[in-house]
Amino acid sequence: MSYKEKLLLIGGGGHCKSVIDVIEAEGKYEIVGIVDVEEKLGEKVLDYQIIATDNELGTLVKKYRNAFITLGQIGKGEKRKELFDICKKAGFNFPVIISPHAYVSKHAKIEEGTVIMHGAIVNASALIGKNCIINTKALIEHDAIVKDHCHIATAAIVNGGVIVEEGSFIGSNAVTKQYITIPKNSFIKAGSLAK
Ligand code: JB2
Repeated sequence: MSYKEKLLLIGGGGHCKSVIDVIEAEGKYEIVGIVDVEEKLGEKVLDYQIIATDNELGTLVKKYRNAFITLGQIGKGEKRKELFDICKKAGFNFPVIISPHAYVSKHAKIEEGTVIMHGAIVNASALIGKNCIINTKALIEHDAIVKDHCHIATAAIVNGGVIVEEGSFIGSNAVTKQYITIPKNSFIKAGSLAK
């Protein structure tokens, strides 16, 4: 049996379920539990228990080295950024999680705490920053840059050379014209064309 590193998940809602599926499919990490709010202690998300609150992160880091933000983001990524910064300060390491059903070019770069979900494509010379969600079936084309704490939602298209500045949300099925810049903390509506 191969050894798996232990991984703690932060946020146990709907997005957490989708990320668990990716983590299980990838098979590199053993999920040891979920950190959520006090009222949810003891509840389960799929097969995994909510074991602690954010107050216990300082203790948990001594036991489990790796954490991953599984709270989602519709609109601004402030909460995800806040939790990422808290965990970073506590000393957690953040892996990159890539679905075996995604395609990531060997010429692309993905930074810590980012998840590339099932069916997503990240093409050559693309750069994805920290703590991003590249959601199911999203397309990040060549030379695109997605900065930290962004969520590219399901089936959204970030075309070639686009820069998505920090904390932005690109809604499901939205398309961004090539080589434009999406400003910091933008909200691009589902199904829209950004040009
Ligand atoms: O401060 C917090 C905190 N605040 C809320 N710390 C921690 N550790 N957890 C927190 N939470 C928990 O995040 C909530 O108690 C809840 O369990 C979870 C958020 O779950 P929810 O299902 O409301 O949203 P989500 O963020 O998982 O998913 C949204 O974003 C996804 C990308 C949904 O709208 C999904 O439909 C979407 N796919």
